[in-house]
Amino acid sequence: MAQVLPAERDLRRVIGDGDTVPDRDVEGVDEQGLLDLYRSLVLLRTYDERSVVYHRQGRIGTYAIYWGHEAIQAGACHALADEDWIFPSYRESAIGLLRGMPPATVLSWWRGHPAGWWNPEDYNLASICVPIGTHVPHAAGLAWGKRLRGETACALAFFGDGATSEGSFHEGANFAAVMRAPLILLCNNNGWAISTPLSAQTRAEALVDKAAGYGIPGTRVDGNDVLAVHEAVREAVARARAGEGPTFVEAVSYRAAPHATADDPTAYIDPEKVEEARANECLGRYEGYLRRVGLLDDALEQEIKGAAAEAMRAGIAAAEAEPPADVGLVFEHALVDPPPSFASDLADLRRILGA
Ligand SMILES: Cc1ncc(C[n+]2csc(CCOP(=O)(O)OP(=O)(O)O)c2C)c(N)n1
Ligand SMILES: [Mg+2]
Repeated sequence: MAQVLPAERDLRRVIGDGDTVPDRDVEGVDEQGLLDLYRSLVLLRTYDERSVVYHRQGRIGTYAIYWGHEAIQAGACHALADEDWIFPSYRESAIGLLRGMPPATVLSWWRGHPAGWWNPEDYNLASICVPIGTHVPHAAGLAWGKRLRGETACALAFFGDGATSEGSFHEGANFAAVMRAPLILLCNNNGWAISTPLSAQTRAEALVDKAAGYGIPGTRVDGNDVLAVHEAVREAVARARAGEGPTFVEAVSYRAAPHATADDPTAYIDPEKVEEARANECLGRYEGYLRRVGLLDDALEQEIKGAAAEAMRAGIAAAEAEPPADVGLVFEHALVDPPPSFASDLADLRRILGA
């Protein structure tokens, strides 16, 4: 009988504080890899900050801010090979940028334009999942399929702390464990599910403890430390490829921004906690690390940030240049055998909109 060991509960860290806590060595990432991670963090941060501005300007719709969670996204994504599949939630809406997706595509998604949808096989990236946790069984199924076909690829599902209370999370995790599916279950524990705090979500001391219930290994990392996330996910990927099944990774962070642009967290979050989280945010910490190891200076930082800002300027221009979608799309893909009322409803809509 397999013995289930307790999950690794101490927060794993690589990046120190530049003072009393030293940086730890991380194996298997060369200088180029360290800078590639930085470019990805900057691109994600720039996308996020510009999106909040675009929302305020009325150029995109409601937007789920991920400010401060870039280390979880980039650290994990860089641990995967291109053949591996990513299943994002709305919190990782821009993860496709790290797989070469144009910013205009993601911006179009938030504009509700069909140009914002892609063929998942083009990027090995599933659709952005808005229902909480429903993509976890999809990811488990895809991973199991890869195993059945004898392929080496694995899948990674991103989800939040709130998702661990959902049935589909349990079903997906258990199924993957039983079938030894090559899956990484990556929980961004940011402490909140909109206004519901973690303390109202679970009686578990740490979310990573849930791993034992599925008989799989679990590890808990500092979600503001891109190198710690990267290291933990790399290990999980190695297990998956070796046929050892899924791993649960709890990345501990804190939601330092509103849940989405439609939320007012001052009604429920202690502003001091938010300030603390903002002071400990992942991009600044990584910049400190890169400067300490001599890989980053002002000129390079400006060059990388300038390129990301330019990519966003071009992205919003391209998204706004998309011709408006035909309103018929609202009905076209809803049902195989549409009822007759669809035709008259669409005719009414065309008349009202003059489209
Ligand atoms: C099945 C389902 N129930 C409820 C919602 C409404 N909802 C949207 S976001 C959210 C909170 C999710 O919190 P968490 O899983 O911690 O992810 P986070 O937003 O913190 O990234 C809820 C309940 C939903 N989208 N789907
Ligand atoms: Mg959460």
